[in-house]
Amino acid sequence: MPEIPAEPYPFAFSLADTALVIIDMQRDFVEPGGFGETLGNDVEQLRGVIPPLATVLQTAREAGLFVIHTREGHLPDLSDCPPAKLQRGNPSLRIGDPGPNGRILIRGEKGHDIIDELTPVPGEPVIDKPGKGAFYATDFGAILAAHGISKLVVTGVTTEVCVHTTVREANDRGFECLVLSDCVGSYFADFQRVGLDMIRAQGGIFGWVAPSTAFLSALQNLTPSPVL
Ligand code: C5J
Repeated sequence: MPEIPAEPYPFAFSLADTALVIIDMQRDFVEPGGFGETLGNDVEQLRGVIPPLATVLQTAREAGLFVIHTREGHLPDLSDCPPAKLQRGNPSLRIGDPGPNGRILIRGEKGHDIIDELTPVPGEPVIDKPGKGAFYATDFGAILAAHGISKLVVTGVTTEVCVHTTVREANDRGFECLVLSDCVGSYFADFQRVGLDMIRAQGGIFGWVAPSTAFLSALQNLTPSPVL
């Protein structure tokens, strides 16, 4: 089985059992005027993730790896948004308020959608999730099961929130997770560093961490299985 050099030790994977997961690469998090910025964050902190992630996505598609995207957001009537989430903090705009890219974090709005650089193609499921974790109140787990997936290569934003929550949920469900260090991003440099440390610490308590170059090299050495 091919291996990716990773910390705390090599990550073994195959095309058949592994999915590339791209978490919440939405305008609302990485472009001005969205949810991330209304919370007081500098979206430029996340934009460095886009070029390496676009390369990973393209290479994964060429290799025939299963790709799945997620989006955090809510129904237009906010019936799936807990009041605690809606009312927390002191943002300049709340979830559901009109912003420059439509209503903040609402499904169907421009700001809620995935950025142009990473637009999903047909065959790549897009999971709409009301929470931080991809498994909560979605069919993410059922789709992975239907495709025989047991290993996740995790990318997207933000490292310490939706990436961490999804990796933790995945661990409790028996998945092995490799997080690509330059393809996940945080608004906070300290959270990025510590968030990655927390995954690979204690012998890989939540999983493995590697740079995207290690994953790309491993993928490029594989050839897709013939379709029977
Ligand atoms: C946040 C996310 N940070 N996708 N969402 O609220 O990480």
